[in-house]
Amino acid sequence: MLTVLFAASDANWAEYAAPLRHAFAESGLDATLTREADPQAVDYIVYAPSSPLQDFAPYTRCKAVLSLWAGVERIVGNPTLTQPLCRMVDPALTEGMVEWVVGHTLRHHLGMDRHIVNPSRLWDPTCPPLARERPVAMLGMGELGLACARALAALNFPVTGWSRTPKQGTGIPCLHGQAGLEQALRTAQIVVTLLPKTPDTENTLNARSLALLPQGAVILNPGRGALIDDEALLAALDAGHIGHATLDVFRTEPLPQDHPFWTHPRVTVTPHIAADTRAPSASRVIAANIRRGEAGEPFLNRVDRTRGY
Ligand code: NDP
Ligand code: OXD
Repeated sequence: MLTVLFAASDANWAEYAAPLRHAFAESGLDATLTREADPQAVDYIVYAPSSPLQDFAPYTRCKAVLSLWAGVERIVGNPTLTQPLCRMVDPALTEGMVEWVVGHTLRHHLGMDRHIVNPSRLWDPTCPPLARERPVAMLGMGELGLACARALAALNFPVTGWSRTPKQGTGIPCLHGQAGLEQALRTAQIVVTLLPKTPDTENTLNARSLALLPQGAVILNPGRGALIDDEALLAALDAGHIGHATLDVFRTEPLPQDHPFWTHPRVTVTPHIAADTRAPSASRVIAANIRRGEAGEPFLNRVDRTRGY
């Protein structure tokens, strides 16, 4: 009998206890899911940042820590964590992110606000260009970025990806390195940031890189707040160089009430809802990884701690 410790908030427990138990049974795992256990008896830890668990050292038998979150910046640097760490790759989370990115891209591409909020009843028959005339830069071409890039490309947006390592064979042209970033930004009218937060990605969009964008470009950030230098973004918005920023993630969450993003006319704030991990599908992913661990197979979605993601 395996012992699986659930280290996450009460709300997470209410959402996940039944789907996890169901997924364990479905996978033929003989496992007890619990919120309290002798650390030395724990085989796997299901973890979310809402958990108070910070010291992983006593969990000497634990074979893996399985994150409910895709982004692992709040646990990856924990010096007590010596067990393998796996991040969440959930097909339903990916689906949600594609919907958020496509929806907000189309809002800006079609200029929907002009007609939805039109108190002076202005009859403005200006038509937007076609998607094929609206280049998009997708910063981050991993699980989420690639799915979003493909969805936008299917609508004819010319999408250029950017990743840490060279990437071919995805059907989307992809650049890498500093020169690649600069090339992607120079023509992008819409930029989507789906990078993990690591020391290398902090302030990827800063005064210098924002200045490379064409006048009026739009930023969508469902990645992490730290990918953008807030002050530089506000200055570029004030100057009209950046047309709009739709931001889902922030350096401090919830976004403080007095933060200028709340009231800026060119900023849309969404409260970290771009893509939620969905309990039924995520539980199947967790069960599959435990089954792999028990079969001596390599874990899926294992985090590389030196890279930080
Ligand atoms: P992945 O790990 O699958 O992909 C990360 C991508 O970023 C890869 O393409 C990687 O390049 C690239 N990358 C990493 N470091 C650099 C760098 N220094 N320079 C250029 N590219 C870099 O992550 P996911 O796609 O699953 O998730 C991305 C992020 O989305 C998460 O880390 C999280 O922060 C955020 N997220 C937000 C949610 C929300 O609701 N707002 C929900 C879920 C996730 P390479 O391919 O070469 O490795
Ligand atoms: C995640 C998130 O990383 O929701 O899963 O941001």
